[in-house]
Amino acid sequence: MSKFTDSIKIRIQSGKGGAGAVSFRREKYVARGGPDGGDGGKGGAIFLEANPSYVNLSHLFKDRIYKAENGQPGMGQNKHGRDGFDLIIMVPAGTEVIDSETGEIICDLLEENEKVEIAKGGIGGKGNDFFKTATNQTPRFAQPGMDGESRTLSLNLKLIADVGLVGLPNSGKSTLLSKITNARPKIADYPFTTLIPNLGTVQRKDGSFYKIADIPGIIEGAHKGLGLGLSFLRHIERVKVILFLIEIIEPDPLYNLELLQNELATYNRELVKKPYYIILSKSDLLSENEIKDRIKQFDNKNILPISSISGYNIEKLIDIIDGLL
Ligand SMILES: Nc1nc2c(ncn2[C@@H]2O[C@H](COP(=O)(O)OP(=O)(O)OP(=O)(O)O)[C@@H](O)[C@H]2O)c(=O)[nH]1
Ligand SMILES: [Mg+2]
Repeated sequence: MSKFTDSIKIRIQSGKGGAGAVSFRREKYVARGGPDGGDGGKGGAIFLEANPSYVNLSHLFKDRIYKAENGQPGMGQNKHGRDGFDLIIMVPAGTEVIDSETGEIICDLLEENEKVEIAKGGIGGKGNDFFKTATNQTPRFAQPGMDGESRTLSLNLKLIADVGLVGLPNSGKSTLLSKITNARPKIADYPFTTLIPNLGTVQRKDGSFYKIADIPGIIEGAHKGLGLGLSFLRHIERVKVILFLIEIIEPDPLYNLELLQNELATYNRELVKKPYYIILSKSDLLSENEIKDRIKQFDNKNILPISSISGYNIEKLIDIIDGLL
């Protein structure tokens, strides 16, 4: 399995400004030349940029200090030091950037190619030429460069999807994703087949599209760390609609729905305020009358039996999703 990182702490340090120079002109026949110390260059800044070639944060190294270059010092003959190069750290769109020390959300990179300056480079020091005055023609001092900024950042990727699939392990989430989107996730007849979130795209007839996120299965007690826990629920924090997938052959499908909603609520109450639809999966395993009986158990209009294997009600589901979005 390829490495998948959706949360990482890194440190950053922008470049220090270069020092201003103390220097005096040396010319033939000029006994005492005036000051000619140039200014130091500005330190490099640090940017974060949302880049479409990245799908997660696994290219970054935990706790590493990412540094931008320092500014070069000023030189004689009024030569200014070169500015330090900026450092651009690439992340996938959907990455939220938090200051680890204060907990403040610095920015949320939602758009592809969005670029945010996260630490300014230190200003370069003025050379001694800058300080000459009528009363002090030969200043023997210059400014040091200003320090860059150091910060510790928590980067949290929250996938950008419109629809989230939520269900117990083995309820058929990945199968549905592969049926209606271009994604080809792993599907198997055992729980916790999906270990990392999958994203799929649905193309509409008019050419527009939307994205569906398939996340690992949730079990009762997931909020206490059972199963794969709940941390991957971050990936449905941004969705507009949640589809709860419940196997139609479950002995107690209604309890199953409550269990899922409770787990979501303990993670983040906002998740259960989102519009949702109940999808009874694997309906090919029951007769039409049995299906009707199951639906009756829920006192809920937003419910649809489907089968990803036979294709039963799949077109209807797509229309429903469209309506909800
Ligand atoms: N009969 C029937 N079987 C299905 C249907 N959809 C999925 N399955 C089967 O159910 C099993 C689990 O499917 P997955 O799509 O891997 O389930 P999942 O919800 O993604 O499971 P996790 O990733 O473990 O949470 C597989 O053996 C599928 O072939 C369906 O509509 N009808
Ligand atoms: Mg799966």
